[in-house]
Amino acid sequence: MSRCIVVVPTYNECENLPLLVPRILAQDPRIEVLVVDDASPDGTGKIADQLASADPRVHVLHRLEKEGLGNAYRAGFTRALELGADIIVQMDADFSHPPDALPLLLEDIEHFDVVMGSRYLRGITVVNWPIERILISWFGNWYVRHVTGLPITDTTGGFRAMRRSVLEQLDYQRVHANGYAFQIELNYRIVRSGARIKEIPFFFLDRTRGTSKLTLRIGFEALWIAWWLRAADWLGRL
Ligand SMILES: Nc1nc2c(ncn2[C@@H]2O[C@H](COP(=O)(O)OP(=O)(O)O)[C@@H](O)[C@H]2O)c(=O)[nH]1
Ligand SMILES: [Mg+2]
Repeated sequence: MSRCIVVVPTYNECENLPLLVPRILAQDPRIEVLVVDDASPDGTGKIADQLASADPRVHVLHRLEKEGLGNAYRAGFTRALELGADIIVQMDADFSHPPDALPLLLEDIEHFDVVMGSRYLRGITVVNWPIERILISWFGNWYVRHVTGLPITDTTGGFRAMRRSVLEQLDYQRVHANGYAFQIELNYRIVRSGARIKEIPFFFLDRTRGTSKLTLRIGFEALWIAWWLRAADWLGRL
């Protein structure tokens, strides 16, 4: 691995970001961070700028309005590729994806094209989520796996490392979905591309600062995207 850029989408993460960025950078000197902020009203974008001016390993992409996780990642991937990343990592800003797990992802990416963190590979490794949220997530995963046939355990997961070549081949701009469904569709396209994939277990922690941006609409998008993917693939429209 030569250069790894961790893409962190943020919307109102002013409490998390100043703690998260140093923790990420401390994992390995080859790691850089790209914050993709959608004009957070709480000033997260300004904090990101301060972090960037203090350290050349921090980059910021400002977007004009809140356009959802999928849009933030699409733009973030493009910028990370422009910056010359060899490895691109996706990570939430709320510490749900533990920075300490980064070295494990980076170790395995030497031998695989994509390394996916999974909450459901070794039982259920989700910590301090309310039981109803674990149930929704677990059954949601079961449903998506059965509808799409995806051979991975965490279909809605968004903690992964990818080689540059995977994103270049994937045409990720064509990923339609925006919320959780973005992760499902990206996973689907990754599997379909024939990439060599490894899943590794990690402990997903519920956020302790800031608030979730999950909405019912995002949940429903995930339900229908599974059928859409199946149909579009069958029709050769993917
Ligand atoms: N740039 C950007 N980031 C977002 C948006 N929606 C969510 N995020 C970020 O995406 C990550 C996951 O969102 P989160 O609210 O934690 O979702 P949850 O973990 O499912 O509750 C966090 O880092 C959020 O700040 C958005 O519209 N734009
Ligand atoms: Mg979260």
